[in-house]
Amino acid sequence: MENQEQLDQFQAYVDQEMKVEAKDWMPEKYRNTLIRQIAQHAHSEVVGMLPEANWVTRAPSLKRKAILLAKIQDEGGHGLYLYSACETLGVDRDTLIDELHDGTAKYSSIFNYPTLNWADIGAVGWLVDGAAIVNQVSLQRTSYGPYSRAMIRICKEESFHQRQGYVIMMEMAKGTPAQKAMAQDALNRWWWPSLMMFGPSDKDSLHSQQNMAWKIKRHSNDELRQKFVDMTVPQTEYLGLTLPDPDLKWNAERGHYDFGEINWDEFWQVVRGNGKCNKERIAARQKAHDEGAWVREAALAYAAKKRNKKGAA
Ligand code: FAQ
Repeated sequence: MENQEQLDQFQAYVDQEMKVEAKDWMPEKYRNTLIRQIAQHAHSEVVGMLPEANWVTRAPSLKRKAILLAKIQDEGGHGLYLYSACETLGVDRDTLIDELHDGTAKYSSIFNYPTLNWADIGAVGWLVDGAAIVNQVSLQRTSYGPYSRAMIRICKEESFHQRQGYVIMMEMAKGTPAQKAMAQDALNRWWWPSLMMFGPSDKDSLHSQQNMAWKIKRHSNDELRQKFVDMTVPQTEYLGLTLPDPDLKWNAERGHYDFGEINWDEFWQVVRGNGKCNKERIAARQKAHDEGAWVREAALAYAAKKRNKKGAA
């Protein structure tokens, strides 16, 4: 049983900006919260490969195809670092993956939207990876050591991802009128879902208060969302495109952009499994898992053979 003294000591430890490591004592709620968040994050990376994979065979040039493939492979790698970080908390990967497949675990709402054309690949890199970076830069300072170190590495790769998306948008926005219209259409469809990635508003966020106290989260959902808006407005202006928000305007008093109300009903619908692609995404992950069973079995058999040989020697 945890007592108040242990909880107070733990709080004092994180208050000194000390990292919590896998073998350190931690409150059960801290452990479970981390398992939930890191697993959701890992699932997002892996499910997030699917909308982009849709365009690998239809990339407009060999160069674009190679860049997109490298980016998607990176996302798979991020999933692996994060599953490993999660396992340090005492949960095994099979359980985490089963929970993704049976709907117990969440993954980011953003990956339940379809990628309809090539401009969407630009918008995903620019906005989705851009939003992911804002969140993840802040998580580099999270109190749990293995998560924090995974984030440092992931952020380096994410900036390449964001850049490749922005370059696609630049080429399209400065291209023919038809290309510019495609870029604008992609921006119109991806803008609001990208803002939803930061989670519910602070007043409706279940976990923020405790997680900020434990320094798992370093900034609130609304603070990070505002940062993303402020950063993206000038990038949009440079592209010569328009953000689909009539309420967007600079507020000199606050020193930030004001922006319109997010459709929270749509957000919760998607989070609860009723988005455009939720069923398709889980079916694709389940199929990949089933078809990969022989690889896992072969790897285990090989490891057992090596162990036996070593034992015999
Ligand atoms: N989607 O109390 P809060 C990427 C859930 S980046 C779905 O505010 P919390 C890179 C939340 O889980 C994307 N569910 O929760 C990439 C909770 O439900 P629960 C992944 C959401 O945890 C790019 C409930 O709502 N990044 O993949 C969402 O304190 C391109 C109440 O919310 C991360 O996961 C949502 N958007 O704050 C890959 C970052 N928002 O669990 C491929 C790490 C909230 O109680 C291609 N995670 N919910 O049933 C975090 O920073 C936090 O978990 C938040 C949510 C900020 C997402």
